Parts: sequence; C-alpha cells; structure tokens
Amino acid sequence: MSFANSKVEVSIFQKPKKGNYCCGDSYFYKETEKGFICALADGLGSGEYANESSEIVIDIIKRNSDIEVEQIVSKANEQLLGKRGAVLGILKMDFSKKTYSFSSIGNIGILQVIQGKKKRSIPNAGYLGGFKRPFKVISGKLEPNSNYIMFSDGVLDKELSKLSFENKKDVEGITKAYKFISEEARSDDTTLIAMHYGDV
Ligand SMILES: [Mn+2]
Repeated sequence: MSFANSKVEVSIFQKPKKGNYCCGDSYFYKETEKGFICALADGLGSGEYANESSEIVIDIIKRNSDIEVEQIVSKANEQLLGKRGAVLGILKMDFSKKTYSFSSIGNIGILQVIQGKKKRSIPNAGYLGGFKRPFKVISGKLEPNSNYIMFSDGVLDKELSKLSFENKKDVEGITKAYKFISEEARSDDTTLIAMHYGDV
C-alpha cells in the first residue's frame, strides 16, 4: 500500500505471523496542513487480547492527534490499565516549526535517514500497561528529503540492514524491496512503515 500526501509519502508493508490471519500490530497516520502523525502499536502476546490493546492505543492517538507526543503517550498508557500491555512508536512532524518529535516505548524501532546517514534510536525500555514510568521524547529539526522508517519487532535486524535508502523518495520501492528480501514465513507480526518528508 502506498499513499501520496502533499508533504509526506507513506508506504506500508504488513504481514501477520505465520498461521495467523489477523495481525496484532495496529497503525495510524494522518497528514494535515499543520503536520503529520504516524503511530505503530504492537500488543503484548498474541491473539485477540493483544490486538485489543494495540487498537486501544491507536484509537487514543486518532482522537488526540493534535496534542504533544508526551501527552499522547501518557493518555494511551492510562487506557491500558487492566488490559494486556502494548509497545508503541509515535512520530509527529510540525510543518510550520519544521520540527519532528518521536518516542518509542518497547520494541518499536524508528530509523531516520537524514542526508544519507542512518540513525537508529534506542527505544525506551518497557511497555505501556497502565502504570507510570518515565520515557524520553526525541526531537529535532525536520530536514527536507529525509526518511523515517518505523517497524515492529517482527522486522529482523538482518533484513533491515539489507535495505537501501538510495532512492529515498520512492517509499513504495522501500517496502517492495523489504518484501523481496524478507522471509516469507514470519515468526511474529511484521509491520514496516516507510515515510518520506519531501518539502523544501
Ligand atoms: Mn511483535
């Protein structure tokens, strides 16, 4: 799947774990005049309770996409009290301030490709599960012609290292290349979201 927004192009590869027809990873993204938001959640464990948790988190984000990353994460966390936990990656871009901010709690990876350099951030340890714990939000200047790749832990490091970002504007090419190099049978639900910010 690939979508052309005005400033951010998005392409998504998703495949459920071998033997499952339903994927426990949930995602959401939206571009407005003011900015862009993308989130990926993975419910702990598997099956319907895992899926319920990741959907709760994504639902909170859909309804609160205007507030800051830090507040969104706190709200999502509160909603998981008494539920199966979830891990979350969230990225926001502010087009007028030309800034980005993101946070990742647990095993959601975020890779930035800025001026040809790959930068992978270390996620905050743990998961969202209703109890408060500190987490870091990373922010910086939004560089034109940069890529952001967000992925669940079904994506293997050895697969990721084979991905080239030479043709970075072609986000569909990135997810197609991933499909080609990744193994057919997945041992975990797998989601890879390739984004390109192209405004100059
Ligand atoms: Mn997973």
